Amino acid sequence: RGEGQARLFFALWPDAAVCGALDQAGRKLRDACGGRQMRCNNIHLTLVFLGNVEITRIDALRAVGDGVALPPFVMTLNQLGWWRHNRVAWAAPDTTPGPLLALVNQLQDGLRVAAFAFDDRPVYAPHVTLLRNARCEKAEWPAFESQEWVANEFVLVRSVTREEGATYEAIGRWSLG
Ligand code: 2AM
Repeated sequence: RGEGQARLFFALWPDAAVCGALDQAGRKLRDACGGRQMRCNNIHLTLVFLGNVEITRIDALRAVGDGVALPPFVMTLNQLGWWRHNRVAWAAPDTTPGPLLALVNQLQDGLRVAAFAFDDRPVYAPHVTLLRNARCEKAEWPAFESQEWVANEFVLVRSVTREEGATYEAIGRWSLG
Protein backbone atom coordinates (compact mmCIF):
# COMPACT_ATOMS: atom_id res chain seq x y z
CA ARG A 1 0.00 0.00 0.00
CA GLY A 2 1.24 3.49 -0.84
CA GLU A 3 1.97 6.07 1.84
CA GLY A 4 -0.86 8.28 0.66
CA GLN A 5 -3.53 5.60 0.76
CA ALA A 6 -5.90 4.15 3.31
CA ARG A 7 -7.79 0.83 3.37
CA LEU A 8 -11.45 1.78 3.65
CA PHE A 9 -14.95 0.34 3.75
CA PHE A 10 -18.52 1.39 4.55
CA ALA A 11 -20.13 -0.63 7.32
CA LEU A 12 -22.88 -0.96 9.90
CA TRP A 13 -21.65 -1.03 13.48
CA PRO A 14 -23.80 -2.82 16.08
CA ASP A 15 -24.91 -1.24 19.34
CA ALA A 16 -23.53 -2.56 22.62
CA ALA A 17 -26.34 -5.09 23.18
CA VAL A 18 -26.04 -6.74 19.75
CA CYS A 19 -22.30 -6.62 19.91
CA GLY A 20 -22.33 -8.29 23.33
CA ALA A 21 -24.59 -11.07 22.06
CA LEU A 22 -22.40 -11.60 18.98
CA ASP A 23 -19.30 -11.61 21.13
CA GLN A 24 -20.86 -14.39 23.24
CA ALA A 25 -21.92 -16.34 20.17
CA GLY A 26 -18.38 -15.98 18.82
CA ARG A 27 -16.93 -17.38 22.02
CA LYS A 28 -19.12 -20.51 21.82
CA LEU A 29 -18.29 -20.85 18.16
CA ARG A 30 -14.58 -20.61 18.86
CA ASP A 31 -14.89 -23.49 21.34
CA ALA A 32 -16.34 -25.52 18.47
CA CYS A 33 -14.20 -24.32 15.53
CA GLY A 34 -11.04 -22.79 16.93
CA GLY A 35 -9.66 -19.73 15.17
CA ARG A 36 -9.35 -16.10 16.16
CA GLN A 37 -12.36 -14.33 17.56
CA MET A 38 -13.52 -10.85 16.52
CA ARG A 39 -14.39 -8.89 19.63
CA CYS A 40 -16.75 -5.99 20.27
CA ASN A 41 -14.30 -3.35 19.12
CA ASN A 42 -14.24 -4.75 15.59
CA ILE A 43 -17.53 -6.62 15.04
CA HIS A 44 -19.30 -5.05 12.05
CA LEU A 45 -21.19 -5.71 8.84
CA THR A 46 -19.49 -4.52 5.66
CA LEU A 47 -21.72 -2.64 3.19
CA VAL A 48 -19.16 -1.83 0.50
CA PHE A 49 -15.47 -2.65 0.55
CA LEU A 50 -13.32 -0.04 -1.19
CA GLY A 51 -9.82 -1.26 -0.47
CA ASN A 52 -7.00 1.24 -0.86
CA VAL A 53 -8.11 4.80 -1.54
CA GLU A 54 -5.99 7.91 -2.01
CA ILE A 55 -6.25 9.98 1.18
CA THR A 56 -6.85 13.06 -0.97
CA ARG A 57 -10.11 11.46 -2.15
CA ILE A 58 -11.61 10.89 1.30
CA ASP A 59 -13.61 14.14 1.10
CA ALA A 60 -15.19 12.90 -2.12
CA LEU A 61 -15.98 9.66 -0.33
CA ARG A 62 -17.65 11.59 2.49
CA ALA A 63 -19.77 13.32 -0.15
CA VAL A 64 -20.97 9.89 -1.28
CA GLY A 65 -22.04 9.17 2.30
CA ASP A 66 -23.80 12.56 2.42
CA GLY A 67 -25.81 11.55 -0.64
CA VAL A 68 -27.51 8.60 1.05
CA ALA A 69 -31.13 9.26 2.01
CA LEU A 70 -32.82 6.26 3.63
CA PRO A 71 -34.80 5.52 6.78
CA PRO A 72 -33.49 3.34 9.61
CA PHE A 73 -34.36 -0.35 9.47
CA VAL A 74 -34.23 -3.52 11.52
CA MET A 75 -32.22 -6.53 10.47
CA THR A 76 -32.56 -9.92 12.12
CA LEU A 77 -29.40 -11.99 12.41
CA ASN A 78 -30.67 -15.53 12.76
CA GLN A 79 -27.98 -17.74 11.25
CA LEU A 80 -24.48 -18.89 12.04
CA GLY A 81 -22.34 -20.28 9.26
CA TRP A 82 -18.85 -20.98 8.00
CA TRP A 83 -17.09 -20.57 4.67
CA ARG A 84 -14.47 -23.19 3.91
CA HIS A 85 -12.68 -21.12 1.26
CA ASN A 86 -11.64 -18.33 3.62
CA ARG A 87 -12.24 -20.06 6.99
CA VAL A 88 -14.53 -17.29 8.16
CA ALA A 89 -17.31 -18.15 10.64
CA TRP A 90 -20.12 -15.63 10.69
CA ALA A 91 -23.57 -14.53 11.79
CA ALA A 92 -26.03 -13.32 9.15
CA PRO A 93 -29.66 -12.75 8.27
CA ASP A 94 -31.11 -15.75 6.37
CA THR A 95 -32.37 -13.40 3.67
CA THR A 96 -30.94 -10.00 2.79
CA PRO A 97 -33.38 -7.34 4.06
CA GLY A 98 -34.64 -5.01 1.30
CA PRO A 99 -33.59 -1.84 3.14
CA LEU A 100 -30.07 -3.21 3.58
CA LEU A 101 -29.83 -3.87 -0.14
CA ALA A 102 -31.19 -0.37 -0.82
CA LEU A 103 -28.45 1.12 1.36
CA VAL A 104 -25.74 -0.90 -0.40
CA ASN A 105 -27.16 0.09 -3.80
CA GLN A 106 -27.29 3.81 -2.95
CA LEU A 107 -23.68 3.71 -1.81
CA GLN A 108 -22.60 1.79 -4.91
CA ASP A 109 -24.45 4.20 -7.21
CA GLY A 110 -22.81 7.18 -5.52
CA LEU A 111 -19.41 5.52 -5.73
CA ARG A 112 -19.83 4.82 -9.44
CA VAL A 113 -20.82 8.42 -10.14
CA ALA A 114 -17.75 9.62 -8.21
CA ALA A 115 -15.57 7.08 -10.07
CA PHE A 116 -14.51 5.05 -7.04
CA ALA A 117 -13.45 1.45 -7.52
CA PHE A 118 -14.96 -1.01 -5.06
CA ASP A 119 -15.50 -4.72 -4.60
CA ASP A 120 -18.62 -5.44 -6.62
CA ARG A 121 -19.58 -9.09 -6.29
CA PRO A 122 -22.57 -10.37 -8.24
CA VAL A 123 -24.24 -11.40 -4.99
CA TYR A 124 -23.99 -9.28 -1.88
CA ALA A 125 -23.66 -11.73 1.03
CA PRO A 126 -24.16 -9.68 4.19
CA HIS A 127 -22.39 -11.23 7.16
CA VAL A 128 -20.72 -10.39 10.44
CA THR A 129 -17.39 -12.14 10.76
CA LEU A 130 -17.08 -13.75 14.19
CA LEU A 131 -13.99 -15.94 13.68
CA ARG A 132 -11.07 -16.01 11.31
CA ASN A 133 -8.99 -19.11 10.64
CA ALA A 134 -11.87 -21.25 11.89
CA ARG A 135 -12.32 -24.94 11.08
CA CYS A 136 -15.95 -25.77 11.52
CA GLU A 137 -16.33 -28.84 9.30
CA LYS A 138 -16.73 -31.15 12.27
CA ALA A 139 -18.12 -28.61 14.68
CA GLU A 140 -21.30 -29.00 16.64
CA TRP A 141 -23.07 -25.74 16.06
CA PRO A 142 -23.95 -23.87 19.24
CA ALA A 143 -27.49 -22.59 19.69
CA PHE A 144 -27.83 -19.01 18.49
CA GLU A 145 -30.45 -16.64 19.76
CA SER A 146 -31.42 -14.42 16.85
CA GLN A 147 -30.49 -10.75 17.20
CA GLU A 148 -32.53 -7.73 16.16
CA TRP A 149 -30.07 -5.18 14.90
CA VAL A 150 -31.48 -1.65 14.59
CA ALA A 151 -29.53 0.04 11.82
CA ASN A 152 -29.86 3.77 12.38
CA GLU A 153 -26.46 4.86 11.15
CA PHE A 154 -23.61 3.75 8.93
CA VAL A 155 -19.91 4.47 9.08
CA LEU A 156 -16.87 4.88 6.87
CA VAL A 157 -14.08 2.83 8.41
CA ARG A 158 -10.35 2.85 8.04
CA SER A 159 -8.66 -0.50 8.57
CA VAL A 160 -5.12 -0.57 9.88
CA THR A 161 -3.44 -3.95 9.65
CA ARG A 162 -1.31 -4.90 12.61
CA GLU A 163 0.49 -8.09 13.46
CA GLU A 164 -2.28 -9.09 15.87
CA GLY A 165 -5.02 -8.35 13.30
CA ALA A 166 -6.77 -5.31 11.90
CA THR A 167 -7.90 -2.38 13.98
CA TYR A 168 -10.75 -0.22 12.76
CA GLU A 169 -11.35 3.50 13.07
CA ALA A 170 -14.58 5.22 12.05
CA ILE A 171 -13.64 8.30 10.01
CA GLY A 172 -17.18 9.19 8.94
CA ARG A 173 -20.65 8.61 10.40
CA TRP A 174 -24.12 9.19 8.93
CA SER A 175 -27.59 8.83 10.43
CA LEU A 176 -30.36 7.00 8.61
CA GLY A 177 -33.67 8.82 8.68
P1 2AM B 1 -14.68 -10.46 5.94
O1 2AM B 1 -14.92 -10.16 7.38
O2 2AM B 1 -15.63 -11.44 5.39
O3 2AM B 1 -13.25 -10.81 5.68
C1 2AM B 1 -12.63 -5.31 6.59
O4 2AM B 1 -11.62 -6.07 6.05
C2 2AM B 1 -13.99 -5.75 6.13
O5 2AM B 1 -14.06 -5.73 4.70
C3 2AM B 1 -14.38 -7.15 6.53
O6 2AM B 1 -15.76 -7.14 6.86
C4 2AM B 1 -14.11 -7.98 5.32
O7 2AM B 1 -14.96 -9.09 5.16
C5 2AM B 1 -14.39 -7.01 4.24
N1 2AM B 1 -13.56 -7.29 3.06
C6 2AM B 1 -12.23 -7.46 3.03
N2 2AM B 1 -11.81 -7.66 1.78
C7 2AM B 1 -12.90 -7.63 1.01
C8 2AM B 1 -13.13 -7.77 -0.37
N3 2AM B 1 -12.14 -7.97 -1.25
N4 2AM B 1 -14.38 -7.69 -0.79
C9 2AM B 1 -15.39 -7.48 0.06
N5 2AM B 1 -15.25 -7.32 1.37
C10 2AM B 1 -14.02 -7.39 1.83
